[in-house]
Parts: sequence; C-alpha cells; structure tokens
Amino acid sequence: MSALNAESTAFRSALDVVRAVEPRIADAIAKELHDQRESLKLIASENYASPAVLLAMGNWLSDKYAEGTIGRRFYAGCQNVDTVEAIAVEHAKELFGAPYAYVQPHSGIDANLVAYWAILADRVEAPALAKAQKRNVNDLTDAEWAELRAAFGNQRMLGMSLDAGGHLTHGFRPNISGKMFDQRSYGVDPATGQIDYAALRETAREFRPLVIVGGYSAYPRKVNFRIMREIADEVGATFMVDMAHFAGLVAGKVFTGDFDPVPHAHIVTTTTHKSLRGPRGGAVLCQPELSDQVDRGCPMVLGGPLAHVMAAKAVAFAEARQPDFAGYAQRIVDNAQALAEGLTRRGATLVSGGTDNHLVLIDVDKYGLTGRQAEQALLDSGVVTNRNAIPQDPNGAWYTSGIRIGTPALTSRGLGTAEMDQIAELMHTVLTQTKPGASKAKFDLDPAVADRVSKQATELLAEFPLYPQVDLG
Ligand code: DSN
Repeated sequence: MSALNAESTAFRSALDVVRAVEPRIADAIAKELHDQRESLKLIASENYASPAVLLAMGNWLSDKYAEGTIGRRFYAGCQNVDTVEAIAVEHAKELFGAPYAYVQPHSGIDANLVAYWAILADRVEAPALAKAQKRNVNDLTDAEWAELRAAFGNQRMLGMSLDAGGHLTHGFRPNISGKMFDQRSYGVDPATGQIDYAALRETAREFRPLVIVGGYSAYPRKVNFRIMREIADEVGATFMVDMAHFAGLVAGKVFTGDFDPVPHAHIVTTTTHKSLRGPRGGAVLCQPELSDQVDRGCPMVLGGPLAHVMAAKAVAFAEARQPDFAGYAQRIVDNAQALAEGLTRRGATLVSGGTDNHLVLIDVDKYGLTGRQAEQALLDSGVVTNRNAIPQDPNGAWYTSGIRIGTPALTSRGLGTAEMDQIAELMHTVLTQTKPGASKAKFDLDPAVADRVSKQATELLAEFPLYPQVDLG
C-alpha cells in the first residue's frame, strides 16, 4: 500500500482530532467536501481555495489578539502576527502594484466600511480639527464634536444601482452604508446594458458626491476606471473601487490599463475569496495619503485581526503571484465567454449581450420564469446558481428576473470551453422545460428531466475531480 500524500494525511488527521470532540462537526466538514465535489458550482462569487490556503487557517494564530497595526499593537506578544501581516502586505502590494495594503478586514463589507471611514476622516475630520486648531477628536469641545458628527452624517455617495449590478454596501438603505451616506445611483444604458459614462458624469456634476464608488457584484462587463477617475476629479470626489468580484482578473493581468482600478482609484477594496481564490476575507489598497486613516480600521471599525486568516491571505497572494495564475485568470474569462456564447446560440437573452469578465447574467423572463423559479429548477437539476436582479427588474430583488452565473470555481476545477458548451446545453434544457407555477416561487419541471440533467452534470464533473490530492478515506 502506498503512503498517503501530505494533504490527505493533514486533512484526515485534522478531522480525527475534531471528531474526538464533536463528531457531528467532523462529519459536516467531510460532507461539505463531498457535496462540493458533486455540484456544478456556477456561483460567480465562489471558488475553491488551495489546500495550502485552507491549512494555513487551522492553527493557533487564531488564539492571538493583535488590535492595532504592525509593530503598534494594543496587546503584547504580537511578534508572530506582525510577521504574518507584514508578509501578507508585502505580497498584496507586489501582486496589485499598490503603494499601500491593509489586509485585516474580515470581509468585503468590512473592507468597504474601513474605506468609507478613512475617506470621511480624510475629507471631513481633518478640516474640522484644523478649524478648531486641535489634533485629536478627544480634544474637541462638545459643540465642536456635535458639529463634526453632523458633518460626517451629511455626506454624499454615488454608486452603481443595485439592479444594474451594484452592491448593497455601495450606499443602499438595507446596509449601514446607506445610513452613513446620502446615496444616488448611476446605472446602465437600457439599449446596451453597459455603463453610460456620459450620464454618470452628468449625475456627478449635479449631485457633487464626496465619494464615487466603482465596482459591482453583478455587472458582466469591463469598467473604464480612467474615465471614472476623470469624473471624480472633475467634481472633487474621492474615487473608490470595490473590486471584490474581479480581483483575480486584476491580479492575473486580464484587466490592465484603463480597466485596472489600482492606478486610477484613490482607494480599492476587495474580498480575497472570489476570483482571487484565497480565504474568506477582505483587504484595502490605497494611495499613501489615505494610509493613516485606513490603518485605524481596527479597532475603529473592525474587531481584532484574524491572524490565521491573514496567514491564509499571504499564501493566496503568493499563489496569485505565480506565473500560472495569469493563465487561470484568462481561462476564467474564456470560459465565461464560451458559456455566454453557448447560451446565446441556444436562444438565451443575456444582460448586455455577453460578458468581458467572469460572470454572465441571464434574463429568465425570456422563459416566462422568475429568477427564484429558475434558480430552484436548476438546483433540482444539479446546477448551482443564484438569482439576481437585472436592470429595471419588474420582479424586485427577492424574486428577480435574472440568474447570475460565473466561472471562477469550475475553471479552478479544470473545466474548459468545451465543457462550458455542455453546461449551456444542460441549462438550456432546464430553463426551456420549466413552466411557471401558481406563484413567483412555484414551477413545474418533470422530475425525469431534472434527474437526467443532474446525472449528466455528475458525469461531466467526474472527469474533473475536485481536490484530487485530498483523499479522506
Ligand atoms: N455575496 C457576494 C456575492 O455573491 O456577490 C457579494 O457580497
């Protein structure tokens, strides 16, 4: 019998140790690997982190509190956290060509909150303190403090509308960002489904926002960040880009020049687990003038940094700096375009007519379905997607009229353009065979069809084993 490889040994041993304390948790972890291996994952924001990334998270770095920044902590004994964070920062700066990186945010929402407070502090707090001729907010009188707080709460943000693909954290009311800022949206040209930069400029001129936010979670096209920076400069706004979805395409140099946000934005936020393929988490990149404020992210906005996750971020950034990551990033886009082309050839209507990035947005009204009905019918057939609003969506954000799909995960698994065409055929079968039911959530789909598609999906995936180096026995 041959010896087990390092990854199998590591994960088996870890599960044995967990199982000895709470077997149900060990079972759930093992089952998650099984389920992920079996499912055709088309969720645009998910991926499969490497064993090295996963293993870097499961250790005693988790035990340490380290509020503050490298070399300047509110706790003693942070020398190893300092080492970990410094390595993650070094890799992030090199990977993205950024002058400054902050790798503590626990998620994309956290990264955006750090960025918003840094912008507010930079633009609002400092002038107020200077006016009062004081250095620290604690030195302000109650009246000066009240004036400053009122000024903080009275600022404007211009972000992409939710139905055009913007994110909740870009100033929308159900999120704290919508309570922090008076928000106005820019959208897409209804004829092309693409950002209307002239309209965006007009809105910015009229609204005079403090912050303009670029980036998206459901927009299938490249964004011209050079033009957006020009608009921001013209109206005196700070330009922030949330590149959570496409950070892997920036890291892999698929998005360069006008389409790389890092040289154009004052501040860039990201998650680390989507197309970048790292651990769940966030990061902020910024120009040097914002770094002092960004560094106050913890403890001003964030809880203590998760040193174990920063370790995994460092590993993921190091992986993304390897030459083969560029090929991976390009294959993500090639696959998304092949999927878009395969769907279009079979009669689907896609928002904006196609894709330049990792995601495709299908208008399922074409099939007489809501997003909710289509999502469940696809899931019943072994295809995991998520429903998403489309521009001017008549069904709102809950039921929606769209299905968002993305290729980062299946590309990590090794599927290519030929397999994307097969997936387009599976989706076409389900979407054309599903009939709307009595409510926006109900539908009819012959179980035999769902079963057949599900089997075909499993057969397809069997050729591309997930985590082939991990054998749990
Ligand atoms: N939940 C993420 C997504 O699916 O796009 C964004 O926060």
